[in-house]
Amino acid sequence: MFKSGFVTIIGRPNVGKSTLTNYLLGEKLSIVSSKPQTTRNNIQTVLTGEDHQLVFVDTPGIHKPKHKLGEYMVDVATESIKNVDLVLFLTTAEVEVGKGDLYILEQLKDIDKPVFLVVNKVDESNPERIAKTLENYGAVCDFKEIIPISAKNGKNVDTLLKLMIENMPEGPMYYPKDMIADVQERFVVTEIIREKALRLLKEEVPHGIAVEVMSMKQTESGKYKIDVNIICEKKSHKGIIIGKQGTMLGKITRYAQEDMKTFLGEKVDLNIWVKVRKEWRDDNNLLKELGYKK
Ligand SMILES: Nc1nc2c(ncn2[C@@H]2O[C@H](COP(=O)(O)OP(=O)(O)OP(=O)(O)O)[C@@H](O)[C@H]2O)c(=O)[nH]1
Ligand SMILES: [Mg+2]
Repeated sequence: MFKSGFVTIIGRPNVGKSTLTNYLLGEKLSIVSSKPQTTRNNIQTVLTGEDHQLVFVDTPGIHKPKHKLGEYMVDVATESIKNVDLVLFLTTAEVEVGKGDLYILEQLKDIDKPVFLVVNKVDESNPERIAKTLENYGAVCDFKEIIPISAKNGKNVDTLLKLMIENMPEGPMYYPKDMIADVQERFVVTEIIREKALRLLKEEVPHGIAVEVMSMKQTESGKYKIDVNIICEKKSHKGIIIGKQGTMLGKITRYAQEDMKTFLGEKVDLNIWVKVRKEWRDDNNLLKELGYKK
């Protein structure tokens, strides 16, 4: 019997949803960073085996939105619950059930599909703490399974995978066998640049940026020529992104170029321009242009 279905991974920002997605896939497709609110769209990845196909939906962290971009992020995450066969509610070993978690669990109350409690980052915790967390969360909601894992080192992820397959309905192959994600090359290009910006720049700056691919061409030799704009909210941010004599932008470009080469399998000539557009995170038209609106 072939089993298949959709699994959404939801939780607060920064709990490790994208790390788990990447681990399950064995590839780096979702961007991961130590800063909350990294993921902005639902990203689908596909895992196909002999007798199963699971489609994972990596969602933006659910949080209290402060601007329209944030509203969009929370919308796509909550929407994702509706169209799946299984929900993974991801949290970390924190003992107390926080307000953010309760808010998400509230949305899960009335759905008629299995919900797993997945407690991540157990490599950072001790057994008593983990046991207490499982108990406290288990009391709040009726979870079908409760699984402690580490998405970073893979601990217990095989058990999680086994339980997910067990809970899938009989179903078709939704995507071709060799397909691993539904995202376009252009999208991955923008996400690679956002990841470098998140890693290299201070807190407030990268949260206010968007990346727009202006052109992406391949020359006859196979080399890619990619032109992108980084859009930021303030003139002062532009200065920070470019850096002294262009050093920061140079770094972002070099690191991004390397990752793009791995992803595209060809050399990449990347050019980045930095543009200021005030309050783009609240500008409906611009959000649409940048792919953050339905
Ligand atoms: N120690 C430890 N760190 C982890 C683990 N999983 C994720 N992390 C770290 O936690 C941080 C956040 O991980 P992400 O995967 O970006 O979290 P996310 O839930 O996708 O975050 P948003 O997209 O912002 O909602 C990163 O620094 C990860 O390296 C884990 O199992 N153990
Ligand atoms: Mg993420």
